Amino acid sequence: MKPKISPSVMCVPLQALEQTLRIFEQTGIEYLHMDVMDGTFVPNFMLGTDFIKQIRSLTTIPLDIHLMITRPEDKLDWFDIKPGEYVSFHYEATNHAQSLCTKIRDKGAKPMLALNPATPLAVLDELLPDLDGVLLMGVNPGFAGQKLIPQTIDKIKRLRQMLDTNGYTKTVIQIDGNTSEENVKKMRAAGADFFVGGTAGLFMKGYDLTERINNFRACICK
Ligand code: S6P
Ligand code: MG
Repeated sequence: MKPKISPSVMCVPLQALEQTLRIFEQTGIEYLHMDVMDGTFVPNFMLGTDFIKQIRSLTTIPLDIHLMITRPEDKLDWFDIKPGEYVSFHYEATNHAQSLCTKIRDKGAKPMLALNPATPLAVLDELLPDLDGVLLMGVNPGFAGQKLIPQTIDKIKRLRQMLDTNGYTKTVIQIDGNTSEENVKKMRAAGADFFVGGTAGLFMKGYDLTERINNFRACICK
């Protein structure tokens, strides 16, 4: 599967938002990663519904919405999900993962199940037919700028094997957290194909964003 990049919009400096969106368009960025945090599931607040609506009005790049909120099934409709968007929600945040996948697919969107670093892959067993992707967290959710939890690389390998042996070759593996140049090469080699770009790989102070994106793509397209 052709690897995709989804820059984390919460890492974009606000004063450069529009200019950054134009760079994303010019460099062929596939999706925009929108982190939603509710202060309960994670110890932080981030990106509200109106902000997300405004992003949609500023660009045609489709969104990849990462819900780090409790009871996402009660709040999905707040987000005016559009066909073709990816929507990820956390296994740890709901008792209704299967029906939420159906609800997302009914909107023409693509459900992804997000797993915290401590959540085992076994929870996917009954859900694979309902998923278009699995989001593996390489850090504990809540903040940018964290170190990669080293066992993530092996977890990607085991997930790739699980998907391939069960015939789910179109299910994407998204990886979120510290996708630095060094880490992203290992993540790609392990079998990830959808990469969230944050402070470690794209938004480093003093670096040219177009160059960073081109370099990031070179690392995942080898
Ligand atoms: C973290 C959030 C992520 C971050 C991203 C930042 O809870 O889900 O999407 O925005 O991980 O990237 P980095 O390179 O600073 O870890
Ligand atoms: Mg995220």
